[in-house]
Amino acid sequence: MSWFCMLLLLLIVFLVEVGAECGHNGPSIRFPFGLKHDRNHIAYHGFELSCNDTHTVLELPIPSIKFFVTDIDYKAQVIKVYDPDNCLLRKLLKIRNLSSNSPFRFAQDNLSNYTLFNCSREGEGETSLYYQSIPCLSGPGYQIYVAQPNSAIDELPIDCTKLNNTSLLPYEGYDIYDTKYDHNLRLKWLEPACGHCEAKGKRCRPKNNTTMFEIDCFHFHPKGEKKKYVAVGKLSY
Ligand SMILES: *[C@@H]1O[C@H](CO)[C@@H](O)[C@H](O)[C@H]1NC(C)=O
Ligand SMILES: *[C@@H]1O[C@H](CO)[C@@H](O)[C@H](O)[C@H]1NC(C)=O
Ligand SMILES: *[C@@H]1O[C@H](CO)[C@@H](O)[C@H](O)[C@H]1NC(C)=O
Ligand SMILES: *[C@@H]1O[C@H](CO)[C@@H](O)[C@H](O)[C@H]1NC(C)=O
Ligand SMILES: *[C@@H]1O[C@H](CO)[C@@H](O)[C@H](O)[C@H]1NC(C)=O
Ligand SMILES: *[C@@H]1O[C@H](CO)[C@@H](O)[C@H](O)[C@H]1NC(C)=O
Ligand SMILES: *[C@@H]1O[C@H](CO)[C@@H](O)[C@H](O)[C@H]1NC(C)=O
Ligand SMILES: *[C@@H]1O[C@H](CO)[C@@H](O)[C@H](O)[C@H]1NC(C)=O
Ligand SMILES: CC(=O)N[C@H]1CO[C@H](CO)[C@@H](O)[C@@H]1O
Repeated sequence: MSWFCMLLLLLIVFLVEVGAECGHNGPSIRFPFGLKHDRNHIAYHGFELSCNDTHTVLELPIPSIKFFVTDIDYKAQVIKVYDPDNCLLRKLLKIRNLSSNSPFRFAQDNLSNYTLFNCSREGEGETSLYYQSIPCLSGPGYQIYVAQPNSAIDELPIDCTKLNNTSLLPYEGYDIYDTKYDHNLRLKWLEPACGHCEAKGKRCRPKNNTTMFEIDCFHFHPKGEKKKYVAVGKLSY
């Protein structure tokens, strides 16, 4: 094998194994995730990420909703996101059916029907076990509250009307949709199932780079020239 071929293969191995990231502290981006417009890090369908400055962006399609990614747990197959606009609930309300057009599900299995109420401005900022005001959904003269599943209107502070809107959202306790919990949205994916592979310290890649239906679990050697040569041997058969 010529030195040129050797170098080329080393470069390929390097790109496959190293993955990408947005900024120095961003989560490592590797299969099934990939970067839009980056042919070296091709994503599984629905797993395209992009960089906004140093932030890693996950975009859910139809309607387009953008989250910033804080962490990707490749073993648990969970991605942790938050809303850069600090109004997580507004984004969640737009998602009619997460599973119909995205590979992601709420990581939390216990979903509940949350209800929104539109209340007069008095009693502003009041919260209780049953309801939580959502300042980012409220406007001049009115305050939007999110109420616990099955809450009755008479549990709310004052003068409220129930909005014709219930949403199946992860049940995480009454105050989860306060903005200070915005870092808490966790989404999981089931396919491609690379978690078992990652748990063994290996890495996942598509068997066939045109279809990506099948995945291949391969040995991953994080550091060391010598070990990289082992990987080269594997790739070049
Ligand atoms: C980057 O994110 C910020 C904050 O959400 C947003 O205002 C801006 O438009 C984004 N830039 C691009 C190019 O998407
Ligand atoms: C959501 O979409 C999935 C896939 O299209 C479908 O199987 C499921 O029934 C839908 N759920 C609801 C509540 O519409
Ligand atoms: C699931 O959510 C309901 C509220 O809808 C709550 O009463 C119940 O305790 C939750 N279950 C678990 C296991 O968290
Ligand atoms: C949520 O509400 C919808 C429509 O009212 C109902 O069909 C569904 O069973 C409810 N789901 C839960 C978990 O309460
Ligand atoms: C809430 O009620 C106020 C006054 O009745 C109204 O102006 C406002 O549009 C309502 N907001 C929503 C989101 O329904
Ligand atoms: C509530 O929404 C449903 C469908 O989204 C609609 O069929 C129904 O007429 C609405 N009810 C009211 C009171 O607006
Ligand atoms: C990749 O998939 C395409 C389309 O299914 C098929 O034609 C091709 O033979 C596959 N290549 C390999 C190497 O399996
Ligand atoms: C992957 O794609 C490259 C370039 O498109 C092609 O040369 C190679 O044969 C493909 N490999 C497989 C396993 O399909
Ligand atoms: C009656 C009502 O408030 N409907 C709203 C339900 O939620 C969707 C998505 O946020 C809004 O577009 C509707 O206006």
